[in-house]
Amino acid sequence: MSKKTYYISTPIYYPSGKLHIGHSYTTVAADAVSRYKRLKGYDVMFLTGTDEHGQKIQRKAEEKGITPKQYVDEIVSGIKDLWKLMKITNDRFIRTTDDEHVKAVQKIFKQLYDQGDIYKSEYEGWYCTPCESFWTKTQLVDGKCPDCGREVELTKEESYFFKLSKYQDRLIKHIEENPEFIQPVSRQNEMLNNFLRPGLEDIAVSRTTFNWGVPVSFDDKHVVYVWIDALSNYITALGYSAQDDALFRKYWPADVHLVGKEIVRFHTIIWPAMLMALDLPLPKQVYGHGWLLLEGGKMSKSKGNVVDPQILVDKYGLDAIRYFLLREVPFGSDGVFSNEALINRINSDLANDLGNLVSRTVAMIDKYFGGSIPENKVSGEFDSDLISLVKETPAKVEELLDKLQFSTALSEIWKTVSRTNKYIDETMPWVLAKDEANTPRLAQVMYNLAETLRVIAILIQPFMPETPEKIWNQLGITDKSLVEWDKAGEWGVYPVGASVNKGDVIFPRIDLKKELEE
Ligand code: ME8
Repeated sequence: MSKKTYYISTPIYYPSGKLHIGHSYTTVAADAVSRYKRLKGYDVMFLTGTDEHGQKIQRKAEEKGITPKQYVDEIVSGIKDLWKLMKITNDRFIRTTDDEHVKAVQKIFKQLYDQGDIYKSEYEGWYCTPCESFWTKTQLVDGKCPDCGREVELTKEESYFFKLSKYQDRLIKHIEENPEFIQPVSRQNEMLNNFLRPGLEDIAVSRTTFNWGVPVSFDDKHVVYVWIDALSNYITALGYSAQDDALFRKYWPADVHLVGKEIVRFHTIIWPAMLMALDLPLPKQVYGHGWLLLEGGKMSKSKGNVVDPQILVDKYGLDAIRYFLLREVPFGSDGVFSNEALINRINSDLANDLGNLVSRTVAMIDKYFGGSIPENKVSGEFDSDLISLVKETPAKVEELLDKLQFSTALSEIWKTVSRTNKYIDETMPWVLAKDEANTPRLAQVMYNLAETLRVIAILIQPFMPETPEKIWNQLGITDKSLVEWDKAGEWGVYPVGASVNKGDVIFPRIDLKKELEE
């Protein structure tokens, strides 16, 4: 039987400059889901990429005196390095300058034109260059761009239009009948009340004032305006309309498009309307997560550096950064990113709670039993409480991950970490060790600790690519079948005779005061 498929995407980012921690946020989240689904046995397609056309990039390239393609090539290569550094497991990377994408966009545009969903007219509107968005007068806020608050220019030009208004009723119906389509639910109401119910206008989908874009195949004065070009990536990346469209047939419709909340509108109105016009199924879900905001002022002298994901990873380690991004803020909400919050999380959850638990467990097994837990064990007080918590955690984590609730999924795992640390205080191994008659009990306590850590390391795999292996190594687990995802729900798997290896501290403590002074 063929495996169940799962298709997840991030937005394709503008390679107009270096990416920052906000872009890493979406990508790390998509990566965690992809890893989780693969561990669950799904055949996953995880897509990310870059949105390379438009006036802004053309202008940046001109400023540097190079061609737009040269400009984006350099930035895209840096983006690919960043994803490698962050151990992002995307299956494909689409660039809107890819030949196949360009051809597919031209075909889509032509088809929509031929069937009357795109028509030629004249556009007059206020254009925000940084956002590459046209606005009507009523949409402006204090005469400025409603998205970014910057100046807009009054522009008039011949343009092709997409008949968005035609799809309004079908869109409303789809959203009302499919409550999972837009998540979190607050964004669903926003789309319905602020955009769909007041009425949709047709949108301009070509430009003549710059040429860094996909040329309209039948009217080369025009280039395809950015959203038609960009949104199509989710199907062109799979070979839609190409000779070999096997991936498209296998993976479409997408299970989820992960996007920041500012582009939910494009993904839940323009994109589904385009798909309706193309007579294609709609993605099952668009999830609009919140923003990472920066605390003004006193973060550090080198504020620019603080939000550079590469610098953070080099400084604090990949797993610590990934953990922080997914743990600190509930996925749908906004949250403030600060160095202090990051360091506090690393110190409390990773160094103190998990890191210590691993070091103490391994050190005690080493000290009391020469590295290997004996077979003769005796159960006792406190065991059942710990064991039942460990046994019920995997199902909870799965349920939360299925809903993209990363932060609560991690907090469930960390409840087990805390409970296990408490178990050490309750059972007091150092007291048991004083009397040889207690050796079988001490062996059981050590076993329960090792077994719990085996499970915890399985469960953190989607979030942290490096730490699980380190934990299993220290516990002396070499047989990978013992740490398969489904083995998290089984108790008593830690192998008799395994020999622990005292290793490096997995999460060193960071001196908060010193770091913030730097
Ligand atoms: O919008 N907090 O590209 P973009 C959280 N090319 N997420 C953030 C963030 C922050 N502070 N800053 C950026 C585009 N992001 C279009 C997309 S898709 C067909 C075309 C993330 O480079 C978040 O996912 O401006 C947001 O939606 C995306 O980066 C915007 O990236």
